[in-house]
Amino acid sequence: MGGLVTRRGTMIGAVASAAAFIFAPKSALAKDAKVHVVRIKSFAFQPSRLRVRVGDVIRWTNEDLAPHTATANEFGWDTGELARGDTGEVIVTADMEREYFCVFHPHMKGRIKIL
Ligand SMILES: [Cu+2]
Repeated sequence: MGGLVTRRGTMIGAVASAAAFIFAPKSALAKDAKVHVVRIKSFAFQPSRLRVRVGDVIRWTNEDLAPHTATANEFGWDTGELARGDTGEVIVTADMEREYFCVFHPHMKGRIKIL
């Protein structure tokens, strides 16, 4: 932990869900994969803690007027800037960083637990 990131997590970015699945690697799309929805609201990730499995999708939606991101602490993955109403998705990989924040509001923090 804390070292340089040598591999990027699978990052989809702020694109429509349909497009996300077109570009997602097939191996990561298990049939029983779940989509975990995180609302970004009132300058907080809701929920701020997730329990996920490899192959699941985490989907952040910004409900604030202010732009936000969900960005891994060591920048291994990133939704990119999400304006109000935008959605960003990341596919869970075994080696992805577990802790993330918003680059515009670093007090906004989230944590991912991979089961
Ligand atoms: Cu923010």
